[in-house]
Formats: sequence, structure tokens, C-alpha cells
Amino acid sequence: MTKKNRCMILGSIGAGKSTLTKALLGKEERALKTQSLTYDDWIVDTPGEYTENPMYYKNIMATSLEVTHVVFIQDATKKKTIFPPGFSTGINKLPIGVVTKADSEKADINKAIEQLKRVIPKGPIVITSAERGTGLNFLRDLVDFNSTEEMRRYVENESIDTLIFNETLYK
Ligand SMILES: Nc1nc2c(ncn2[C@@H]2O[C@H](COP(=O)(O)OP(=O)(O)O)[C@@H](O)[C@H]2O)c(=O)[nH]1
Ligand SMILES: [Mg+2]
Repeated sequence: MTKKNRCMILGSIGAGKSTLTKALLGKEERALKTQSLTYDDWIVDTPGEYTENPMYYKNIMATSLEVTHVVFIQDATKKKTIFPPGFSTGINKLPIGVVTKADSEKADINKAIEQLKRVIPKGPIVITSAERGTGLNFLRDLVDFNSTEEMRRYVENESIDTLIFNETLYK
């Protein structure tokens, strides 16, 4: 069944955006290199260049008008994040942080969470593996909510360490 809400997926080249998209939609085929915006059911997959090159930020802003949620992907196997600090606050849509490739032996999940906390001062963070299919249901559920408060209540209710609600308090 399709959804009322839609999300756009942002993250670096190779972070696992398209593999996650296919897993969320229950598609079997492997992800090919994403060359342009790809609309499929309730997900808008984006090329990594969109997030990596500030030249495309205006495209991100324009596309965000078509969705309810923006998913910020952090690859657990990468030391660096490509998102500027507080990036989610510049987009007026509900943010969700997602750590990908949690199954990898090279994954540093805690580091990825810390990076996403700086990108999303207030919002949920889900630890996932598209390979294993873990965390996908939490992400599907989060996209059904219509406020950050609802997402927070959901996260608190689930009470599991692969689903976090971040709230950074500024001094
Ligand atoms: N170990 C592992 N590798 C993954 C996972 N998801 C994606 N990958 C690998 O990461 C690479 C890039 O994936 P892709 O979805 O094309 O990234 P995109 O550029 O962000 O769309 C591919 O080689 C995938 O097989 C995962 O959950 N676990
Ligand atoms: Mg892709």
C-alpha cells in the first residue's frame, strides 16, 4: 500500500541511498548509479552530487517542496560527513537521520550517529542495514508521522537502541 507522505533521500555518492530505496520499496533488483532525481512511489532518490556539490542546493530546496520528510543518510563506513552542520534546519521539512551499512565490519555506528546529530539538531535517527533489512520498518513508520513531536513519541515508545531521538540544546 502506498503512503500519503513522501520523503527525499540525501547523502553522498555511494552512501547507500538507492539500495535503501529499493529495500524500503521491497524491490529485488540492484541499485544502478543514480543519474537524476528518481521518483518511485513514496520516495525521491537523489544523485549523491546533489548533496556533495553546493551548486545543487537550490535543486534540493525545490525538490523538498514536493515531500513531507527529508532523509539524511550517513554511511557508517565513512569517517567524514558531507553535510554542513545544522544542514537539516535550512530545509523546512521533517528531518530523519539514517545510518546505513550497519552490518559492515568497517562500520563505526557511534561515529555516524554523532555526525548525524550535528546535521539534525532535533529529530530521529535510525540505524539500518539494507543488506540485512534491519531498521527499515522504523523508517517506513517515521515517514507516516506529520510532526517532529509525533516522531519523538514513536521513538520513545519503541525504546530500542537502534532508534534514537536527538535533541541538541544550544547554550
Ligand atoms: N554492507 C553494506 N553495503 C551496502 C548497503 N547498502 C548499500 N551498500 C553498498 O554500497 C554501495 C553504494 O550503494 P548505492 O545504493 O548505489 O549508493 P548511492 O550512491 O547512495 O545510491 C554498493 O556497493 C552497495 O552494495 C548495506 O546495507 N550494507
Ligand atoms: Mg544512487
